[in-house]
Amino acid sequence: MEINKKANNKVKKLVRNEFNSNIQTYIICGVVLVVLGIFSFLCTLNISARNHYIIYLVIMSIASVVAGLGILVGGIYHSICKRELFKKHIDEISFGVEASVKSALLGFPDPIVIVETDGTIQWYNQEFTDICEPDELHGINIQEIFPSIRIVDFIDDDSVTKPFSYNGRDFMLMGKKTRTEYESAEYELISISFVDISEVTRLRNQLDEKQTVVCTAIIDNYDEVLRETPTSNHGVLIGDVERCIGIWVERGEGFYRKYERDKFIILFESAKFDLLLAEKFSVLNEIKEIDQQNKIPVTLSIGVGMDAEDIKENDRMSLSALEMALGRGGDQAVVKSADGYSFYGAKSLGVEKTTKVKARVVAKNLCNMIDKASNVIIMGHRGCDFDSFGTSVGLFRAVVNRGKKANIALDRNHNNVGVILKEALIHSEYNEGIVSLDKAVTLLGMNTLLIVVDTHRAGMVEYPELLEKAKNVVLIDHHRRSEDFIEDTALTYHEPYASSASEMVAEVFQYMEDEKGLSLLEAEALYCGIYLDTKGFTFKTGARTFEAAAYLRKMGVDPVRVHKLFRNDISTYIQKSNIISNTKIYRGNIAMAVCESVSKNLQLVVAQAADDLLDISNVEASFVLALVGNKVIISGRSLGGINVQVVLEKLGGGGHSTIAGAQLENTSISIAELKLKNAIDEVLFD
Ligand SMILES: [Mn+2]
Repeated sequence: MEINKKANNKVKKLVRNEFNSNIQTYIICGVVLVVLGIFSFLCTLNISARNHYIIYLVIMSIASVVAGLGILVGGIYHSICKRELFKKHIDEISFGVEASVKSALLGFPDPIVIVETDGTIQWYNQEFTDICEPDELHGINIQEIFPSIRIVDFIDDDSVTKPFSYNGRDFMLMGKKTRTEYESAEYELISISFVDISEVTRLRNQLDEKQTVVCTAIIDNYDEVLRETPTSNHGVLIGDVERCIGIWVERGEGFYRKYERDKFIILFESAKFDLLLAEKFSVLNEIKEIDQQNKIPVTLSIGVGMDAEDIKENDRMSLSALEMALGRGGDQAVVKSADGYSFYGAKSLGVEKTTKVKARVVAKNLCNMIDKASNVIIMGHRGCDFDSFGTSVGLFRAVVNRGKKANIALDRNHNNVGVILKEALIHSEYNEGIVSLDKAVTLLGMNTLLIVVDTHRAGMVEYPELLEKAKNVVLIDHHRRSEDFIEDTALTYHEPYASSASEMVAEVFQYMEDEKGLSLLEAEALYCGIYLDTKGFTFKTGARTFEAAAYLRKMGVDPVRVHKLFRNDISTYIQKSNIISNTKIYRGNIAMAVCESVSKNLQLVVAQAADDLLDISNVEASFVLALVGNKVIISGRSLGGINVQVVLEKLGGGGHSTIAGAQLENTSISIAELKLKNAIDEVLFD
């Protein structure tokens, strides 16, 4: 209303100015005529020559005065009359507009409230009382009625929309701030209209609930299980697997189709699938309980794609989730949605694949790529260990044997392979071949092949800059898949079932049709890699591990000499014993030890201490925490029953189900210990 009045006044002022200038014109014209008339009359009196023309002059003078007076009086009168008429007309129009705005506001179908900038209610319409208690609301603060409305939100901007829910209804709040004058003071008022969008929200939710969730499931170990099951039971075993999946799918009111012999495509409606998410893929455990005299349990991996724009995208996401599940060792479900990946299950160990087809295919491809490349650079992970080093020198030999120039990108000053590296550097080809970042960058050309080994995380490699610059990348790794997997590789050989990267390379090497073979140093380095990652052929050791070791033994590796490489000096041994002496047992079968002294090879001591804690009877898993600067490093080990990877992933770490680690920045050891205990409780006892 105020604005309207203001506009009216403005129009009136304009009209007034217009009419005033009209009156001024009339006055000037009138006065000029009167003065001219009087002047000419006076002139006639003084004219001496009196003739009969003088009479005309007198008549004209009088006429001029009369006309001047007429214009003066008539013009002003006419203008004033017209002005009043116009004013009346404008008043009539503005009254009409004001009345119709008023009635429109009063009859507005949505609730409207006008408040002051502190939230005090000034005015509201009938509909507004429908959404709150119909009491007298004038002068009450709107934030008392609706605590979730923040009036500040509407002050900062002139025009604001905000979602708002009350009493089961959904609204879109449209706030508009206006300034107004009253008795020459300025006021700010905010009008808020409540547009009811409950129906839109309901329809949108309905649409979301009906979205299709795409699952792709695969039996991890179809061949292995059937081989370990009496032939007469094959039929019932497969029947049981399908029934198990069928019952699970039925619980989510979805449907499935089997394709190939061990794969399933399953579709659900989003709302129903939430129930299955809530029970955390119990089908993973149900399927493992199938007993048709199979010596190893059937395990299932499921990849789920949901929340995408369309079903095609969901399908694509389901396949990449499945790849992630398999990359982490299978026997788990991975859900990929707009929020990223989430993981379910995976409490058992991965099962070794007995087929070597993949190793043979990889060997062939790798040979082709080496032959096509101008030169090859091999790079392991930061803080190079025996596995990373063994893999690097093994591949170094393979490349050199094919007549190509090879280099290993490695920091000679920061690694954990001191003794064996010193031996390698005695040979001139390694002394020249092992290069630091500066040199490696100059060697990197358009056709250079970069082989990344023993890690698949871009942030973990020895020199991330080198990886960024490289055009052709091959990836060889055995770690369970984590999220920052190096993408866009020309070839990826990722085998989470393998004990070590050294085992994988020893295998690939045998398929490379290499007559020159490995030198003793390289065979020993590869053997050391396997020895390290399996803790002396104990953990994660499959039949293929021994086959690779047998090949290396044939090359002349002396196991006693290797064992000697793994012995500790006296100070390390004492430090390790100190850590172990602090051990406490948590929840009956988890050994936890804390180390607060700082030493130069602390990381190594911590890892070894965690290994040794598994030698205590009844202990299933061990964790050692150590303070380094302002961060706490945690090393986790397991015999297989407890998945330490899943525990330490909760703290931002990663690794394998039996060997994992984590680093907590800016924290104390006691807080880290508390967080670790929470993570253990969450994973094992929920
Ligand atoms: Mn390794």
